[in-house]
Amino acid sequence: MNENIDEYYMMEAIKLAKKGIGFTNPNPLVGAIIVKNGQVIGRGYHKRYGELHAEREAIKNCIEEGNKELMKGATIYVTLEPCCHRGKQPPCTEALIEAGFQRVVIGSMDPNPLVAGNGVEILKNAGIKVEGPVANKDCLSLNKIFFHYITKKKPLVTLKVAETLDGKIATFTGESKWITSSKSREKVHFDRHKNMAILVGVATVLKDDPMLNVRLENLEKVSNPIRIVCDTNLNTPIDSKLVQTAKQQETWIVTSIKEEKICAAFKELGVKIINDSSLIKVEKNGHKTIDLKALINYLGARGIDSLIVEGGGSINYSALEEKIVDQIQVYIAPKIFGGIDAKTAVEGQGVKLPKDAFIVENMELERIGEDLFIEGRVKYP
Ligand code: AOF
Ligand code: ZN
Repeated sequence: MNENIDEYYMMEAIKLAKKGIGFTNPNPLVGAIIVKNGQVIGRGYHKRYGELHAEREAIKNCIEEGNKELMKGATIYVTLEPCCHRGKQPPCTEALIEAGFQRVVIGSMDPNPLVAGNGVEILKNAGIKVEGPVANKDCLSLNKIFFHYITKKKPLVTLKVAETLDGKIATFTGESKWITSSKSREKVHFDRHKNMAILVGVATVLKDDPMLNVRLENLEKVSNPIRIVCDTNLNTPIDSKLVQTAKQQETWIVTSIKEEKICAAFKELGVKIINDSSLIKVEKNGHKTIDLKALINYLGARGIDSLIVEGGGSINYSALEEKIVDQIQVYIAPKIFGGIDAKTAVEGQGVKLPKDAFIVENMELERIGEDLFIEGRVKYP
């Protein structure tokens, strides 16, 4: 019975944590609930990067509700192990000890090397009963991005594809609006809100002139991803939507072009030009390309914890070939386009033999409206 109660409150704390989606990156999503004698007396979640942690938000809420004294001997449910280091915020362990909790129930451990079990240890040493992990699977999936980033220092890279049943991402005339249903597109936009950055190749900019922003009606505030264009020769048109809106939504162009005169026009419009030589690969024939592996490390070092690769076929193949893709998300619409010239999701050279294929593991399948949605992790040969 007790276990079910703990699980119930942890699931409630997860719901609270999810309110922070899009705003806490590269920090985790965390929710906390304070319970005394079967009554919830305080709740909180981590609202925004750098601001109060969930535990202190819940304590603050508890005090504001006039329940300060009740905290003594209460239980606090936290989806992530409380921190014990001084970062942008003071250690949560100190706040929990000071408030006088009798019991702390956690949903997942914090792999952040600055915490990693030390939070639990400090609480236990202070005589607090620490229990859990409770609802661990849900707490782990809540922070898939954070757990990846904090251990690897690289963004979690998702390759996202919307295609027909016969694997086409456009008709032979190049039309692609729209393949999937509005319900699927809603999820795509929510994922853009959740992820810190979105990557396309210049071919997609030239062909589609996309906005790559978040268009969601049911959210009050959204967090638009940083738009990153791989554009070796700086062919992005100055009058493209990405460039023209760069002051409203961050736009980075990764290029080999260094001439200040050419770059200046983009910079004036708010575009960040990244022309670091370490991000350029020169092939045997002298052909220059963006080194995606180096780019991923570059982004990780700059606090980017999550990246969606959103086409086209050429960059999608390069991303797989350079082994930067961690997971793949495919939306399949119940339609068939046909056409030998109609584009497919992954182009490039392709693998030589079936045994050389990129393998997708732990595939999960979901139905979104009429479409199928598949998510899985990419395993490399
Ligand atoms: C959060 N929110 O609710 C919890 C976090 O720089 P700081 O002080 O904000 O510390 C960030 C680290 O604190 C983060 O990487 C994680 O290990 C831990 N817990 N962080 O942003 C929270 N509980
Ligand atoms: Zn904390």
